[in-house]
Amino acid sequence: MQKKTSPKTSPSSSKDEALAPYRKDGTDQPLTTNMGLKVNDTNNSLKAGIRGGTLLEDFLLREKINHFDHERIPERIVHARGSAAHGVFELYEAIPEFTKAGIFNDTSRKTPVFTRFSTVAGSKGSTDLARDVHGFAVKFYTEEGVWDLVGNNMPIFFIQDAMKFPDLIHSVKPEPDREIPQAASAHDTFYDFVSLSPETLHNHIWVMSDRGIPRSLRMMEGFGIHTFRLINAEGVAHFVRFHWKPKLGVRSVTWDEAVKISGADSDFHRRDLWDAIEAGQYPEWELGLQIIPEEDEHNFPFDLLDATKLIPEEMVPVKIVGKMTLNRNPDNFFAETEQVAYLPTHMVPGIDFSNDPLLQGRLFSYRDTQLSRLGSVNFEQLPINQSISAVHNNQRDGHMQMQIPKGKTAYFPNTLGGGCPFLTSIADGAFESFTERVDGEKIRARSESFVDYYSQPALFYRSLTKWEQAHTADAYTFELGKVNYPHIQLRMLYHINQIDENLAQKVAEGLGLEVPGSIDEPVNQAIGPDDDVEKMQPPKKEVYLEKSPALSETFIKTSTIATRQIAVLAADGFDAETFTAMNDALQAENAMVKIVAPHGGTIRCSKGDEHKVFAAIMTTESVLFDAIYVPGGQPSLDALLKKAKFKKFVNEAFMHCKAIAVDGEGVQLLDATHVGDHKDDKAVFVDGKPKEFIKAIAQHRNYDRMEVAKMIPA
Ligand code: HDE
Repeated sequence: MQKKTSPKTSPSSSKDEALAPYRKDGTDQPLTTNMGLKVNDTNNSLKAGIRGGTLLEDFLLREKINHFDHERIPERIVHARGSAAHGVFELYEAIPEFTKAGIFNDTSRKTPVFTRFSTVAGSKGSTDLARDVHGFAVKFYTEEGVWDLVGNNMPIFFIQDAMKFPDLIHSVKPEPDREIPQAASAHDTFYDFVSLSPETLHNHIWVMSDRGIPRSLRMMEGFGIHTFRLINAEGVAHFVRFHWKPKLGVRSVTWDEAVKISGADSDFHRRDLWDAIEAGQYPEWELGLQIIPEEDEHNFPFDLLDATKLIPEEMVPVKIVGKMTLNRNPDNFFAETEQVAYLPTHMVPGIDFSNDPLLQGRLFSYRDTQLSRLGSVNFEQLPINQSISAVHNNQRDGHMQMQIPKGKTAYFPNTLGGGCPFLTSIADGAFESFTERVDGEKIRARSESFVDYYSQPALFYRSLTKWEQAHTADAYTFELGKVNYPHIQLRMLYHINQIDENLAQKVAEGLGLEVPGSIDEPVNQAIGPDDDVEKMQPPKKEVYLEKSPALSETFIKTSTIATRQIAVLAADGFDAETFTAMNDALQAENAMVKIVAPHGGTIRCSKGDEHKVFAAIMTTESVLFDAIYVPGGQPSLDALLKKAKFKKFVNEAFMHCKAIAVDGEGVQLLDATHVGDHKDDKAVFVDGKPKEFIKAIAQHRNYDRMEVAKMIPA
């Protein structure tokens, strides 16, 4: 058999180019059937007489309706609701000492990516604003093959072993008898499960915090969660955890806003991502690595293989190595966002798995699930899923085979095909699994090193700011308030009390219950009937780090207001001069300035110029904006004061601790609202003050106002 070597071909570096032959554009083209037959009528079926029955012969009707009948595919079993965009990953500095992966060694590469964000529990059409974990899945089309980093916006997961995943998901999905509630965890079955599975408590407290309700998909962190391995050219491995740090910082909405946005614009996140990219405001995330030498594996007060534990950044710093920019919206939602298939097994040389038992289970699930979702083993041939590096093997046939493999041989080894496709040596770039020494008894059990359920939720809670803590307590109270069984509420209170006594006290007050000192049921269902129950009971929390500032949303500092939505409340006759000054200042910072007026169409300023109205007050809501500006001009104010919804708009923004600025007569609107009594608030600006206003918007909210805001009935 002839020995071949790897050709030094340079695969297309652009996924965009690779997708080009698949794009279809009907502009200036005749309408045809699927067979290219030109059509002169697509409105009427073929009938026996003008008022007669439709003929079976009508193949045009049958082709059109038959295709329509089968347009839908099953939605993802989890992460069904999602939005995605194309982009590029660029490396800042090569790290050959840690990995031989091409993507981490060549700073001249612009690796194409396709990134999909999602919520977990809801259906495809559910609201973006559900309180939930958010998926953060990145497909890197690298020159060595596709690498998928399929992560979430929280650094830990609910469970430790893949075996529990169906139970977790069945408990959070709508209850099976009544299919209620949609895209919500606040119900009996979820809390029955969570309260019996204390390993879930860490991820759960993250969901209860503001991280569960992001302001924008562009303002979330991302995490690979599991410990992976990086392997260098010498075969030396380091453990690694992957982090995505958003340039726009981490920002959230309040729960009251989330509830209202769900009604006002349930596509809020999808629209926000799309609009930002269309406006050329490309979201960026830096990729960071927490790298741990193999020999340090056991030097932590938790197990690196336990996906319910994060590695505090104060223990292992995050090394920033590159940047992802999302710069192009998909051409077609179904073909790209819906059909994209992320698999943690899409791996490249230089990166490898660890024995994390959650990750190990995922290695099976993702390929398997594509069969029911996309319907064929050939799903990797779909344009969005194709690798940009050449694909040749002996896999053949199957539903919807799109390729025409040439030649006589579809087996290996062969001589009739010249030994092709041929094997590549490791030195020439073939994938090699890390040669880990494995020695142990076959056992179905959980490692004792995984049995610590309270230390990290407690660390998380301690690390939050006062306002983050308050929101978290409110979220627990809301969610548990929706639970109809007191024994489940009490079990939850018992666990929350182990995390933080003050938190438990607040939640108990809200529920009208007492925090229980003990509970009767076993609270560690990670164990089976044959396990040592005593040994595996959750121990008390440990404090190995007082606080981890990186866990608070305030950790990533940013001063930008780019893409922030500013509502300008105005009507005919608004003052041109002050408006122009404020508008120019906001536009210079790339904020999105939008006029909200008593009616749609246009309004005229004091100079007589026409200005386009973004939305009539009746068609929009305060919760869709980040800040409010009211220019002066008596005729404008007279009109605004006649419509009560403008007052509601301002009251709500104040209640949500947002920045508000007014000029001249604009103050009359403040005086007609609850803000009138709080004009000394540090994020309320009478007489414009564009610079200060911009600073306050960049701060996102003025939470010093929280206690006052609570009293506003908006
Ligand atoms: Fe997933 N997960 N998952 N998951 N997951 C899926 O695969 C699964 C887990 C994550 O935008 C499914 O193609 C199991 C952790 C994201 O298309 C499915 C287990 C993390 C997405 C599946 C987990 C994730 C999925 C459904 C426990 C964060 C959406 C559709 C062992 C690290 C990707 C699909 C997209 C999707 C299974 C746990 C993230 C059923 C069995 C941990 C972001 O295969």
